Amino acid sequence: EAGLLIPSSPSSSVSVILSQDDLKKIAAYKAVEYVESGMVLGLGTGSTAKHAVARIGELIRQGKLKNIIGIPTSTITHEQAVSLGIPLSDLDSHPVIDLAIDGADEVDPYLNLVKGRGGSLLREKMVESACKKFVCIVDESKLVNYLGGSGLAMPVEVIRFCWKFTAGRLQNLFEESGCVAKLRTSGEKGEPYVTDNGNYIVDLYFKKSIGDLRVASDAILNIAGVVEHGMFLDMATTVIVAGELGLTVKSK
Ligand code: ABF
Repeated sequence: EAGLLIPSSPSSSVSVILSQDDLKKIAAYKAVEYVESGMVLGLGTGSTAKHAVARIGELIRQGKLKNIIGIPTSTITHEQAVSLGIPLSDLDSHPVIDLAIDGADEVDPYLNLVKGRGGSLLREKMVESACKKFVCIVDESKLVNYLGGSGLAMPVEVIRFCWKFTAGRLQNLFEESGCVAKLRTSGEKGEPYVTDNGNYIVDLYFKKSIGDLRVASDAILNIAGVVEHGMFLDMATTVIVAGELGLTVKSK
């Protein structure tokens, strides 16, 4: 991860080298400042969110946060939270969440997100759509002019049954945007990646903008075989961006 040279404070002439992971941690710690005792918290997934979960665990251990209930967005976050002693529950028991903190893969100027390159988009979307507040935490490499604009994957979770057929329909849907749909694989043998929910992920790559995001979202969800997609439209209430020039907090 490339080092970034940033001022240690706005008035300081002394600079420190921060890695991308440092930036993720700075954004995560800032987000945890929004957490209050007694909250039901959505616990995100990924290398940025894991810093927030670790910080919440630390504050609970220090007695600075009390009566927290965490709702994990993946099995891996569930395991991390258990190891930190964070009390956990689920959406069935707590259908309203006070605050969720989670990362993203892309953030557009309107705070729409692409999520799911980490594979947990379905549970993340279930948890984050049940939140009063959703604070998204990213380093500045995640900022894009439009969703899909990074040239990296926009993930779609699909059922395994005839996934090639579903991938083909997805690719055809965005033919004008130069879409290529690829099954996500993992491991040395290139086995299909399987989500926490037992499904596959088809990653969509675009050469051009997909246009109206709501239209695109509805069209994807209208394909039988699609479970959910990784566009999180109008869901983040705040995005915290850690970058070369410090922290930026963008709110709706
Ligand atoms: C989760 O983790 C995902 O929705 C997103 O795919 C990913 C971001 O990962 P990282 O914080 O490791 O860049 O938030």
